Amino acid sequence: MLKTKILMGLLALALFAALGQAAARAGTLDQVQRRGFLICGSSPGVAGFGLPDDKGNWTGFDVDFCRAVAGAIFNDASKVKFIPLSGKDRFTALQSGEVDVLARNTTWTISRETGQGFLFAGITYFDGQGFLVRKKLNLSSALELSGASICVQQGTTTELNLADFFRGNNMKYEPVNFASADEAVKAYDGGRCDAYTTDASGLYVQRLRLADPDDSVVLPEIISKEPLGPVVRQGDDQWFNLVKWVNFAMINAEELGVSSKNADEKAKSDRPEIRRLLGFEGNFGEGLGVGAEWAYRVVKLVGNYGEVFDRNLGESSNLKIKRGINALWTKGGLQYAPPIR
Ligand SMILES: N[C@@H](CCC(=O)N[C@@H](CS)C(=O)NCC(=O)O)C(=O)O
Repeated sequence: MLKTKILMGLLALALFAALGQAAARAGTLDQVQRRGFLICGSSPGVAGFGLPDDKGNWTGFDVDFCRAVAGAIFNDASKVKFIPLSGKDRFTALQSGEVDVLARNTTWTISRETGQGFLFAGITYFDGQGFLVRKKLNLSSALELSGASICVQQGTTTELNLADFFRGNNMKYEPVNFASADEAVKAYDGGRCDAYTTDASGLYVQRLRLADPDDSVVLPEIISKEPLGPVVRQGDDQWFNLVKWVNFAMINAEELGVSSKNADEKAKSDRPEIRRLLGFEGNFGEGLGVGAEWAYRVVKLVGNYGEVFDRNLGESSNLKIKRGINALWTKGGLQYAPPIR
């Protein structure tokens, strides 16, 4: 009898604790709205993706994604606080609730979802890992890197892929580990390593920061898949959906030819897909908790996917990264968003 009572008590306690935890995780949108701004976990400083200037104004592809989420919620894309996070610290910051969303060159992997309690809300940039080497080494392939010392950043998939690549090809190497990209790049530039490895997008960025960028080349091999995207905590479906559909709205807007420049004009369009995207037919923002014109605000205030890519990474930026596999599916690329209907 007593045993059953104790057991019931313990069960009730466990249930109470579980409910408490779920409540702590849910309601991110509410919290953000009450606080009046979004808190976005960002890169500590990677040009093109996330970088503050000396006045603390942030720019970049990941930064614009967070601005788009803020635009959907507040009709004001400036209502974001950016928290710079290292490769290692980004996950604890998201887990503890220090940030509402993480948009920081982060690769979608199974262990980051099932092991760490996160969900990736889509793929904003299809990337892959590469190597940067000095030209004078006269290498034409990463397969010639046997015995090389390689500068690499800790707490990243980069470290793991590097180990796989060398083990898989029966080659030896000496990893030289750093907590930040800055330190790893400086060490490479100072001659401490034969090669520097990171996501190919990062190689474009970091090469330009070398004392002499023309002294180094990117080798042709891409040794991994790095699908980069925004990350949220598990347990808050509404928030997950909002972050996910902001990305989809930006991709759909590009596909439909709706941009920050013509959004108002397109508001007069008869095309049902455009009317649904901009919130004149149906109210798809309701389920997201942000009102019918959420996607109009995203596109008007921040831009469609193509505009954001072009301004931060593409032709209109210093980096001149080609759309490549990040082109829309209608143009031979992989960027594809489910319909708004
Ligand atoms: N995509 C990989 C690598 C992420 C990563 O840390 N990339 C570098 C690219 S340069 C970066 O953002 N470094 C910024 C820093 O920590 O200083 C991952 O998710 O583990």
